Amino acid sequence: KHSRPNHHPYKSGPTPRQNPPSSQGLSTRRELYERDFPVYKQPVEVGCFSLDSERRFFNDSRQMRYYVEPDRNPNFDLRDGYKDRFIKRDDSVKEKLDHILRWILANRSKLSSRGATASPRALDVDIVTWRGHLTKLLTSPYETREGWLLAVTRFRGTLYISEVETEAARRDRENREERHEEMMYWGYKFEQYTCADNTHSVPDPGGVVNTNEAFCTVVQTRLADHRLLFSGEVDCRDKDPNAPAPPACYIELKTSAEICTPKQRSNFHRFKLLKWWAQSFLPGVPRVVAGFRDHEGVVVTVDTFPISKMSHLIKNEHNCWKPTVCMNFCCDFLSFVKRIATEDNPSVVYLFSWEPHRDVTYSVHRDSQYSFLPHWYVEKMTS
Ligand code: 0WD
Ligand code: CA
Repeated sequence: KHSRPNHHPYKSGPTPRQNPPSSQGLSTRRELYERDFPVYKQPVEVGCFSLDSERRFFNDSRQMRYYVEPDRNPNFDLRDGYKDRFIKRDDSVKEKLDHILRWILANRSKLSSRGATASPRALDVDIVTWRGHLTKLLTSPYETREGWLLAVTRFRGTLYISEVETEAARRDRENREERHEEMMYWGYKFEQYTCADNTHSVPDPGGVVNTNEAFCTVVQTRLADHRLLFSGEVDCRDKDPNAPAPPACYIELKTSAEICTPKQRSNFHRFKLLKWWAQSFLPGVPRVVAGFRDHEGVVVTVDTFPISKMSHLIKNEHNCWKPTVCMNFCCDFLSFVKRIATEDNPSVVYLFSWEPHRDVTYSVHRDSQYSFLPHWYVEKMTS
């Protein structure tokens, strides 16, 4: 084939096609997903919510922050405050889809179909999940290290997808080295250096970093015939009042090791840009602002990466990732899930599991430890 696939954001390729389903699993082999880019509609923000310093939910944008462009060579010290001005979210607490479900209950009228008549569905969407779970799906054809477990429940016609921590991920979390623990703080510290609480103020690097706080967007879109509703955490927005409407005004902040050699540049393009692209492309966040830091955690340069240019940046890399492979795999995975997860029952979980170099497989669990739709949600959605 000589025609280049269309990688322009949110434009559709023609004729959806699918891989023939294998008898049990779904393959993640790249070659199977090299076809036209699937329809991916421009994501629309349908709402947002905030989590405060104690992880309490608010159906509003109180935790929104505003980007203040730093100096190109700012010398931010990311280690500052790690010992004495850092409150870390307890990551052993698994919140599953709870915050999204709270948002859905508070905004049902925006989502539900045509009154009480006809349709057995409560929501007008096929899939409800976190953006981060979809990111993992997009990158699976290129992932060689970490597998995943995704729990799926069909309830009133909608599929809810919630991650389950793998044994390997739990071991890694419980055995993190002190150096790694501190490096996880650096990303949040960079946010503090570049974000203000309102449009008239400036960042406060002397304040406390509290990772319980979050601002999340809720977007609706469609991937081929899958109507998606998902939420993702947004770092900040353009503070210009004339900036485009969300999600186009949002900015994703990242830190990354400074690039000193051609080998490091190549690895950055092949691995890091893939993750950055997948995460921000999904909700329609148009740019990533990256702080490149040295080994001592000092940001030496800041650079902006438009999402729309990432797939061009990588074209010189041999055997590099392709957006179309990511999107087609995600699309086929969702079709696979629809075909398997047929029993509409809030206490049934279809557990999809994947390890690199293997096919996606699944198992079925009734009233098990894996059930994740809370009673308060099921009751309110049934009445
Ligand atoms: O299993 C998970 N990943 C769960 C995530 C389970 C339950 C809840 N969450 C939620 C939290 O409520 C959080 O607010 O994750 C939200 C973020 O969701 P997302 O946007 O779908 O996640 P993702 O795209 O993976 O991460 C976005 C940011 C990260 O920033 P970087 O620049 O490192 O990608 O959210 C943060 C992190 O700052 N983050 C998390 N925050 C809380 N809990 C989590 C997490 N499990 N994972 C990433
Ligand atoms: Ca970030």
